[in-house]
Amino acid sequence: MHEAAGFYENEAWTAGIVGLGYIGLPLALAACRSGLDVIGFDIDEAYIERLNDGESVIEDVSDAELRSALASRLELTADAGRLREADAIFICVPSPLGRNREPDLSYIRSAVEVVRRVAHPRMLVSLESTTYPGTTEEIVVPAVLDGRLRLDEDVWVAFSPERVSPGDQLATADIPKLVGGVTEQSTAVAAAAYRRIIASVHPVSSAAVAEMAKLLENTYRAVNIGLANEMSQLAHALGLDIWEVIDAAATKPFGFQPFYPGPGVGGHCIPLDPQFLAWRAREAKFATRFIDLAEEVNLSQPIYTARRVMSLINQQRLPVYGTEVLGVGISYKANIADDRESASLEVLHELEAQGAVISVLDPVVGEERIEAHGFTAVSMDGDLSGFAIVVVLTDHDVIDYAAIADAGPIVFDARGAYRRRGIARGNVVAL
Ligand code: SAJ
Repeated sequence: MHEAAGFYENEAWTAGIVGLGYIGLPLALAACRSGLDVIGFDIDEAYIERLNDGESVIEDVSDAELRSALASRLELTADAGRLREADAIFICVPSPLGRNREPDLSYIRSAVEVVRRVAHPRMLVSLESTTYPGTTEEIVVPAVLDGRLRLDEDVWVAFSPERVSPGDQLATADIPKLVGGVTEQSTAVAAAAYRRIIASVHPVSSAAVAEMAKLLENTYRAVNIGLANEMSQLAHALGLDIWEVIDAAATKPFGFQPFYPGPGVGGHCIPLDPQFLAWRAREAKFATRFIDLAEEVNLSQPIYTARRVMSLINQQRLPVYGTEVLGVGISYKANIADDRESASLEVLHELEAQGAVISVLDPVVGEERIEAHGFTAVSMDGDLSGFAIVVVLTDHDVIDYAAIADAGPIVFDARGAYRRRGIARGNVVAL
């Protein structure tokens, strides 16, 4: 084994984390649990202060485990200079899309500039932020070398995609980790470092392979969710229950993985990641038709959902204008509070634009966020009788679906929530 790989595999070293969000903070705690000293850096001083007060705002990190780490091996700071103490730096910053849905690498570039200033001989730098193939080579390496350090002699550079699935109880250390170095040695050194933190590490031949693998993972989801959404529209046109059809297909023990339709695709990964690949493909003059079609279907699903709701209002001989509508669930997926890129919000804002009066029940997201979106918040024990229709958009487990249906209004179930829970009611219509 290369001497540097041996160091990261066996010696005591310090991990630096740049970006302490839903990827960086769990990674910092996993590194602490594996016995490493950790310096966590974030540009948001107020956020660092809250974390140092032992207050975690990351759903998958409890205050108790944060406090325990702070009492032992974890230092959290807004002073980037502290990262000079690190032997390995893991970059875990956002990689969103810009206004025209093109890659926005501004956060990665800022983080890489932080690393440039503190890079020193015997440092590993690993980018974890989802990005297009080539980013690590083209942006991270030049900054880390900075004309003064040598690749494989002084520093090693790799890409290792984050794979956290918010709300799933899989711990960071238990999710297999891809690692692709910009050189063979960088792969070996990065894999050795990650093995101290993550149970299963899978080296690949280059950073670009790892970058592309991550995008394939999420493009696979976006395309299959898009297929499920298109099948939901077709099934409705044919007078069939798409949820029964999917459950029937899912009895096949091989060759079929069920994906389910919904009001659209939300979150900060699935709607975005495929666009990184499509953008890079255009440089190679390659048309990514599956990605583009999935995007078209998934972006149209909120309007399709709103149209189905308006049709049910019309069937009650009511105008959409002024009709009281209750939306259930505004986070982008069940049982988490994150409402970023939530399709539920797109459906409700479309109904609002058509004149409906929107109230929302979502005890997971909470009344403050509901009102921040301009909707009236309804509590679980609120009076539901005044609503002409209830729309289930995100099916949190904590909701009492039977009680909602028994309160009398028509229920439009965009998530298959009633079928999945075996609750049969005559006034529930499924997507
Ligand atoms: N959705 C559907 N139908 C489905 C599955 C999902 O409509 O059958 C919707 C969800 O409601 C949500 C969106 O798609 O709005 C994304 O769902 P998701 O389950 O992919 O959730 P994310 O984006 O929080 O997490 C994903 C990870 N998901 C899983 O592996 C299950 C994974 O793809 C990535 O590790 C993660 O994004 C990431 O950070 O890239």
